[in-house]
Amino acid sequence: MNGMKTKVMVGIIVGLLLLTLLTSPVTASSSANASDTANLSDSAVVSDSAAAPDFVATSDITLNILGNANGDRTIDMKDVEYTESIILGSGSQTEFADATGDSSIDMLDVTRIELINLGKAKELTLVDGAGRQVNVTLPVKNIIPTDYRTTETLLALGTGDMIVGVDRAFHERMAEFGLLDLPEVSMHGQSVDYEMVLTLEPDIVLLPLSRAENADDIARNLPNTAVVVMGLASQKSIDSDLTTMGFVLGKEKEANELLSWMQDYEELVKERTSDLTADEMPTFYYEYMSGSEEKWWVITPDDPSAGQVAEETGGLNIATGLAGTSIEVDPEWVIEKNPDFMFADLMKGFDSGPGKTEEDMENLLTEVLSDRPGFEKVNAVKNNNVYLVDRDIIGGPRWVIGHIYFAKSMHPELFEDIDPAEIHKEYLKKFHNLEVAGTWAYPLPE
Ligand SMILES: [Ca+2]
Ligand SMILES: [Ca+2]
Repeated sequence: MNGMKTKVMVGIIVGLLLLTLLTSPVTASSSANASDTANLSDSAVVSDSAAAPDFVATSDITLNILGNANGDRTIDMKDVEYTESIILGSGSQTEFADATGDSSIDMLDVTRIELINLGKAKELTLVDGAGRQVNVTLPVKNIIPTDYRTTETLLALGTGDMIVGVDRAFHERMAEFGLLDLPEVSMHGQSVDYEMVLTLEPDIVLLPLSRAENADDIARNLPNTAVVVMGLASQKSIDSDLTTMGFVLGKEKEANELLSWMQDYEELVKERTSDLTADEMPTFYYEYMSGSEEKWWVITPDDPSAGQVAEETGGLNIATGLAGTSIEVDPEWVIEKNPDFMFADLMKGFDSGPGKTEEDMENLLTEVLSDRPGFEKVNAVKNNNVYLVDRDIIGGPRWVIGHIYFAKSMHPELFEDIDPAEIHKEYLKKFHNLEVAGTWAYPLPE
């Protein structure tokens, strides 16, 4: 290669690096949006080069690990080829091409990618849900998820023997999944018991997206531990973060299985509702009750978890266009909007789900609708189109069950052959080998 060409190439690479730095999310100012921006990484790999070989990132699922040069769902020989093309000048710089993280694309990156592909790499660098680069020593043996929905998702990958600690909420709210003898090291990623975590010697501690801003602080207190923020609980981020964790934990096959299970049902809803015109879509109001407060909040489509679960289910959220992810509701506003359907998200988690019968849920529905003057005039109430949804089928991999439930409630004629309760049983059996009696949604649409 002559000097001139090298200079031009170096110039191009430096330019692209600067561009990447300017356009990529470096810090997470808002925890709710942290994963969204991180997952928009494919926008950083737009290439003008016609010669870019074999560059396919058609899906929006990305493995967020350095060395995934072509931005798809895994690290393999295609990434070696792509990185070589960057070095030769025909391929454009991409977000994860710099496998060694030294701001230069060269043969060291190719070697590193080859080692990762052969399963011989001693460490990986992942980009977490807060946009932080975190080194992980391989192979990973012990992990601590500090948020119960993250724990559920990881259990679905068959990592039960890797988990050495959980959060208190996992024992309180998800006892059906076991791990009852494991120590509690946190509460939903808050007030982490550093001393106990260090005693358990985990390779990785996982924090939920809500703790993105505290991740660096927590990491400082946990030397020799990879502290990563992962959006494994939220519809918006679960696909890429699941792909990334599956790779890191040596559970790629299991992660892909869970992903296709989710995608098949997501696709089914899309296929059956995509021909609906706006006129054929009822309006809906989606609410949840916050913590110990006895106040209802409306969930907007901007909520990366619940709000997204309700989107593209053949209805129109009356909170569309409102600023924020959830807003305290003035009952008058709901009455005026007069939604055709009403969904109540039982976020408190103890009134529905495992062990609850349809009768329990019927009583709960009466309670939810009591003491709401004026609601008797709302279409949803008048026509008995008020539905209860347990948060467990909204967060984590079970979000597709909630998604189907929304769609079937509003369009029973399109989903006659689909029973969300059966799909729930299928999930528990297939991914957790569990049979759990309970009622997670009520009423079941006919
Ligand atoms: Ca790749
Ligand atoms: Ca490098």
